[in-house]
Amino acid sequence: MRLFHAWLSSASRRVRLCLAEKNLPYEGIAVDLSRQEQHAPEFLAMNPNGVVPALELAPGRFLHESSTICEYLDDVQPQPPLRPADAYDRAVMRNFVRWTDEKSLPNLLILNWSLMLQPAASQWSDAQLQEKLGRIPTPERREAWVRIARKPYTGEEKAVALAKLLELVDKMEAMLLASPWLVGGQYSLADIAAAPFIARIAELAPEALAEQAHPRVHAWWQAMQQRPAFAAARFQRFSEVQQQREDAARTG
Ligand SMILES: N[C@@H](CCC(=O)N[C@@H](CS)C(=O)NCC(=O)O)C(=O)O
Repeated sequence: MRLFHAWLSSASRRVRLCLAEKNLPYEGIAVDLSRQEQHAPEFLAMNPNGVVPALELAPGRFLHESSTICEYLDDVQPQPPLRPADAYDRAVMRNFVRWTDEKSLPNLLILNWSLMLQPAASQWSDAQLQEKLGRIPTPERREAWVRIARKPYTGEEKAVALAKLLELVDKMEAMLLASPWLVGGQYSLADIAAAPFIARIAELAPEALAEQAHPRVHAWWQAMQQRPAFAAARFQRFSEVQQQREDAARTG
């Protein structure tokens, strides 16, 4: 298998974590989002939405959507199981994953893109921007790139995005009442789905994960970081990546 992913992308991190939990070998191919490699025709042939990740199962056979990819991996490699055995719990798990896709990801994108993609995008000429927009397959992402290139999100918009992202922590605190893992009393794709968002919250608003603020999420995050798969999935801190980029730019 080949995974086309981006190191800092939450959806990519989710699939890397799932692959690591399953101990499945794969070749990782990094896609440079700042250079719009995800909008190139070869990439769109793998994922028509023009976003990472995309998983190549065999030549010409691709899967997209991180949640779908994770369920596929659990089907083809059932050990260790990453979905609850009970049908109701599985449905609850799917609704939680969907909730993070719909509520957490759009808000995290506002914060991440402002940091990582805006510096390059703001330098494009109008002609370059038009050319790039023409290759983006979905209107929502065209709009997001216009915002990043020309109408940067305001401090107020970013504060609102962070507040909405933090709703995940309250939701998880309530879900963790009965068990140390989110759904069905066992580690599952729900925990894997949440991990990339909590990793970013640990950087953006660490106080939200303090023991006094959310004791159960605090314990969940400690347990998550201790899993061997978590290290294998390589969630590098954004600040480290930024520092590396600055160092590379300085040394030419
Ligand atoms: N629902 C998708 C979301 C994928 C997604 O939004 N990927 C972002 C990075 S986390 C991306 O590739 N953005 C690039 C772009 O929009 O141009 C999934 O879970 O796979």
